[in-house]
Amino acid sequence: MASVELKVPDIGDFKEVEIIEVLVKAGDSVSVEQSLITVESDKASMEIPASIAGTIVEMKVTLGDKVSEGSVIAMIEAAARSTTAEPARSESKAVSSGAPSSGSATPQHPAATAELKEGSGRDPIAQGSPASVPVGAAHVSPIDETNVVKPHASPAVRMFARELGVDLTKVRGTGPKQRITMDDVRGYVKGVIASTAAPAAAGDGAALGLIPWPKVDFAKFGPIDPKPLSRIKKLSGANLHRNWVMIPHVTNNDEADITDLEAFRVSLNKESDQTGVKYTMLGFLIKAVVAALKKHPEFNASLDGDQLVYKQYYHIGFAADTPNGLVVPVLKDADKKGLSDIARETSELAKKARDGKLSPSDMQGGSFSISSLGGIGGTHFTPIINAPEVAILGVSKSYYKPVWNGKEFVPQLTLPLSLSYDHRVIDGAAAARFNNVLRSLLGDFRRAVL
Ligand code: CAO
Repeated sequence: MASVELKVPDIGDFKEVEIIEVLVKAGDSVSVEQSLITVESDKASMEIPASIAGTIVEMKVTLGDKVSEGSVIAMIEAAARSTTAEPARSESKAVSSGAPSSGSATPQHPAATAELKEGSGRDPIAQGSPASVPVGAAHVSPIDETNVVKPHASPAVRMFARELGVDLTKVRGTGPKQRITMDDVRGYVKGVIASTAAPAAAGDGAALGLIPWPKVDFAKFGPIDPKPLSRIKKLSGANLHRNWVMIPHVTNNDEADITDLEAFRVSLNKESDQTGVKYTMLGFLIKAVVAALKKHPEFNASLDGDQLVYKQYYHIGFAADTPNGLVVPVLKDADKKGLSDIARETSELAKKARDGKLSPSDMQGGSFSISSLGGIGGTHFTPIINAPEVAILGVSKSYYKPVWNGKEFVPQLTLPLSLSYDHRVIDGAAAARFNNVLRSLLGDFRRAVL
């Protein structure tokens, strides 16, 4: 059976338009009105369907080609009892079934015209010959590009989205010129399902309108050893993810002179050798933070809708590194406790954390958190706020730096501070002032009693 040409019909103002999707390939069986390609002009896109049923023998176009009326799309071997598209009817049918009621980005159009290939010798189709398909302007509706609005998606994708109840304005297109593909719609739906079923698992980015998380077969590049995340990592990961995404974080970095404080701490520890109490830098930090919170109560607050809930208690959480992951035990009523009690209680809570014995109440009720990496290392970092708190103080490893005192350089033991704050609640100036208070207290701890 001889093949015939499927040509681009009269498509109104669409001239030299780019093919952005090729929907069939050689060997495919196509039915009448099945879309063959999608073309796109500056303002709109449209699919061009087949006018006859049959088998595609050869594609004459590829992605990115420019086509106009008369361009040959493909060679088709017509099915024995092929029928041709009846243009007027096919258009109205397409509008009622496939196209959105208004604002379609993809106008409907007549089917690709089929013609005998030049020199093919004989008419292959006795009934419904393509030659009988009206060709030309007579059956072409003008394309109303004024009604065209983004997002870009083909009618098939729009229909698919409508069936699933997907609002295409929320789907990020990954096709050429941000065109939305079937896979984008599928990815969006998967993301929504995953985020509803398990917020922690919404890591593929689709729920945020992001492109999906890359799927890589790491084994292709070398040996691998996959291990499941610990329960704590899964829980803390979900919380950290939500907090990072939902809170507009800003981190204010500063440094405190703790030369005298560290000397004081060391001397206290020497004195307390008999009692066994170990004064820790964390204990002094908690004391200093409570004093700063009293001066800046918005740091000891939580957002609740349009309200800021100021807490009149000072329950200070501190991040504890454990073999199974990060946990945040909470030292209750830190304002009512002396340094030795704070040191003892935080050590007990840290031990419980490492032993996996913290109770839920040990981790509840925090009003501000501290994350100290001082015993480990680093200069500055960006701690993630522990919602619904509005700020967290990160502390890095102290180091000596030379500081000019007006006459000479003297060694100064310097403690790096990283204060992350929720910018919806706290202004940058307030954060700088909060750090000023901390610097002043840590620089001269006598101020803590004022
Ligand atoms: N600079 C320099 N040295 C410091 C320091 C600092 N800022 N803070 C503590 N150190 C020293 C201590 O003096 C101690 O030294 P000695 O043994 O010679 O006395 C040593 O580091 C160990 O201290 P530590 O960190 O074990 O004890 P701590 O009371 O200071 O902290 C705790 C307890 C629970 C905060 C800590 O063990 C911990 O888990 N830190 C990790 C927190 C974390 O993972 N944060 C990241 C979370 S993501 O934001």
